[in-house]
Amino acid sequence: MSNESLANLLKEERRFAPPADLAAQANVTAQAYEQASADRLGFWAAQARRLSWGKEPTETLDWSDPPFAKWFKDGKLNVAYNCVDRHVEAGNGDRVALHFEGEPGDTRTITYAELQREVSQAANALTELGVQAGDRVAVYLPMIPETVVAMLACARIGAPHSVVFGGFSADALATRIEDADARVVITADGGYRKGGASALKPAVDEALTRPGTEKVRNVLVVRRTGQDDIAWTEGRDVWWHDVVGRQSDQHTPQDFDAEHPLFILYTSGTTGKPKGILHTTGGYLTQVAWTHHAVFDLKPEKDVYWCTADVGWVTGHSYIVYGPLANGATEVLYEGTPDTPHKGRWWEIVQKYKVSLLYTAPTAIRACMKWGDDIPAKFDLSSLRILGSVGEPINPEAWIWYRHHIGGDRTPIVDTWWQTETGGVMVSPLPGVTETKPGSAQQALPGISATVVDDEANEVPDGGGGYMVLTEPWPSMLRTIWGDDQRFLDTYWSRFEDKYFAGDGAKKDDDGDIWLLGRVDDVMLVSGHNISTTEVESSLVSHPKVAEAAVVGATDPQTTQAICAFVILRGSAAEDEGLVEELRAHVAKQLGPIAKPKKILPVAELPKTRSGKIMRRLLRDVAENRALGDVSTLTDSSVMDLIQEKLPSAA
Ligand code: 6R9
Repeated sequence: MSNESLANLLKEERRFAPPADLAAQANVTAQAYEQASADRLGFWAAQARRLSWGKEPTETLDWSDPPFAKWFKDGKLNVAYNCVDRHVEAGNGDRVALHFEGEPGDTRTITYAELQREVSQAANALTELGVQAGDRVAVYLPMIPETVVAMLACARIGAPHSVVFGGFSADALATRIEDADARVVITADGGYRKGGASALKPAVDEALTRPGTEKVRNVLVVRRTGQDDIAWTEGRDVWWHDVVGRQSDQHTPQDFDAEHPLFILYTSGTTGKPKGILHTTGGYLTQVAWTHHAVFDLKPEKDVYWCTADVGWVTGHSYIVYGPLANGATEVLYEGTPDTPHKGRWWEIVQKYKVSLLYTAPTAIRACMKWGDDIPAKFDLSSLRILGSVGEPINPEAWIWYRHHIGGDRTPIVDTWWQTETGGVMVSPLPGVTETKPGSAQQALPGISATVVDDEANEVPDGGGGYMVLTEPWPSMLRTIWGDDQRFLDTYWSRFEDKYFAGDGAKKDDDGDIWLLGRVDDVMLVSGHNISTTEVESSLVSHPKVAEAAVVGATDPQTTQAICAFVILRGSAAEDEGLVEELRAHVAKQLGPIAKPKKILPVAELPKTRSGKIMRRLLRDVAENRALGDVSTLTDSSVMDLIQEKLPSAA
């Protein structure tokens, strides 16, 4: 960004009050903001008591060596005990923990009592394989119950896991195994995606031929797809059903220090090697449990919760595994893609399990907008009571679509801003409290200090734009980048003194509510104005013919950068002659002539990461006629070929 603050172009006037009945029974009321602002540490100390501690902490935060935080440091607890055993001991062993739905339609129902037995067996198996507290375990699995069991088993014995997306290549897996120095890899023969079996084990075999992975002693393989041509390295590879299956289903959990490492999760960023974000035990579990309780208003005995994220994304860690299970939730776990075998698959699942709380990403919502309103209309979605969004700014029009077509105009939408690094939700409406605004994450949660600052680190006034920062430590904050404290300091703590730099652009509206405006790296500089990609994209998506848009700034001799837009049209919209002009005029009218895109290219797909984020840097490469940069974290690299094929027509 240049020195000028971020322009504030989009005005959104729609408002939605929380439903009265929800507000009357909400888990968290407006009082929580008052309590937390009067005594922030006292507030978190109280939330820590939601957990069962082997030894209760007496100190809440040690911030004597900032930014290396220690939360609840003299406390001891076991994460798996908190997520599983204590619910069984409380008499809820028969409650369903997981409703698993495989892509081919196979299902499994797993109660808390069953989960306890499976996690115990898996913990015993890892111990038999020589895994000790502190050893790292790589997890490279599809979305199946064993993935949850494997993560909890690692947590139970104090072995930090490093989950790698099942869609990542052998190279990406090898880099992560090497960086974390993992000793065991847990994988499967394969999983089901897009209507077929997709192999995983070959990528592990290939990764383990790379230098730096020699210390991996065992590969523990779940049989999911049953392909019989699977390669096997005797002595190294063992079947899950053999080794886990023969163990005792009794296992006594041991308590670990609150600051014992729980997991490493790699984020790719745009440059350099992936960063191993380190999370620890007590503070992390406190914040994910409390935020899940507060933001989703979970009533564990009644609700059915479903987070559609992949477990290889932080959203899966915090809001499929640790938060919901710590709260004793009943949840859906779905293996496959939303359009297999038909584009109504998700809504069929909501209807089947009577899902009441749904957490998904804007990318999925926009895909559904593209597929057409008639698809969700075929299903009974009346069980839904709260809808969540995470991963990117949600365009106001996608928000409205989500509320109307999925939420039947009843459900509050919680737009949750957070990061792998923050561990848990930081900025979000509270469903029983906040009057929501489409497209805004609104307020820092109770106990969280977030704001927007300018280049000189001054808080911007209401109506101003700048950088998203966090001004006080929070329980689930990253503790460091694995093996690289200096990079931790440089990346997050050096841009502004004493503040955590999130790398996102943001603005405050006239009420002081926060609007996220995309990654700072993506902000465009057009004739001396900093313009956010998010606002131009949201304007395009508000046109009835557009389902999704990605905007980039391409070098331009006249204006420094020129706005280039890639758009996906809604199902019924045709790519006729006047379309591009119509869209340019629409943006100019809504946001002003400065934001009018120079070029607009209708495309069939956009390049995305596995967590659904648009990879704008690849589109910038296209717009500037350069060779494409690193595509290894792209879900589907053929998307770029399709876009490039269309290029001549854009010139
Ligand atoms: C949880 C997660 C973090 C980045 C973050 C921001 C974007 C996530 C958002 C959002 C606007 C939201 N982001 N949620 N932007 N509104 N509700 O996504 O973690 O994969 O590490 O990504 O995602 O840019 O900085 P992660």
